[in-house]
Amino acid sequence: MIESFKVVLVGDSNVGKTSIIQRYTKDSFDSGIEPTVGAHFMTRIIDLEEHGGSGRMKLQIWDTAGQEKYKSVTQIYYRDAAAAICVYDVTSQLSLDAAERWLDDLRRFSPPHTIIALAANKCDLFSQQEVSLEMGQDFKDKHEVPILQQTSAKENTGIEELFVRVAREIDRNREIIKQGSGTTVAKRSQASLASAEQFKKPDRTGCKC
Ligand SMILES: Nc1nc2c(ncn2[C@@H]2O[C@H](COP(=O)(O)OP(=O)(O)OP(=O)(O)O)[C@@H](O)[C@H]2O)c(=O)[nH]1
Ligand SMILES: [Mg+2]
Repeated sequence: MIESFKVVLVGDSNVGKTSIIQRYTKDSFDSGIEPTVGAHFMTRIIDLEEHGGSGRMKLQIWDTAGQEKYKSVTQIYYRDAAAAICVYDVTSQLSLDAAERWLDDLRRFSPPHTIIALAANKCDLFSQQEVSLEMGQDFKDKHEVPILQQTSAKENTGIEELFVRVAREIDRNREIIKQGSGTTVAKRSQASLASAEQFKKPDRTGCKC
């Protein structure tokens, strides 16, 4: 049986969470997409042997609503998440500012073993860029996030890489994640944060946009 792991996407409205998931699971892009209401998931099986890992896993990828009015509902989906991808939009400094708050929430409401990644989306809109790659890297380092991936859901850039990098981290920590699945923590203790940090090692491959 293929093991299934929950991956949740968070971030402000309009950053492109739904678009990233649609690109990854259906290889499609819709410029007229509506804001998400509530949350739902899509699945995709990934074969990690092709990427230096061990075997297949099913990713259950949860799309959440970025609009403020749904925020308390969104937190429910952090529970038992193997990984969380916090998305910001490179054309919006405000979305990076908001990412700080999304990360705070993730660290408060997700289990200590949850692997956290950042996606810098809309990297096709280079001329409108407000958040440079360096700014993204500084943010990643400051918040000790192990993965930062430049993406464009529109042009299908970095999307596969994002999920492969996340899945490889899940794969490396399969046992810890399985043992801890179902755990809900209202607040991480310093001890659990410290133990979680030991497997949140920075990926040294850098961004690939
Ligand atoms: N140029 C460009 N536009 C994008 C990209 N990704 C998403 N968009 C557009 O950005 C807008 C918002 O995308 P969504 O995927 O709905 O954003 P969301 O984060 O799911 O928003 P909520 O559901 O409200 O939280 C849409 O008009 C998309 O077509 C991208 O990589 N490049
Ligand atoms: Mg959406």
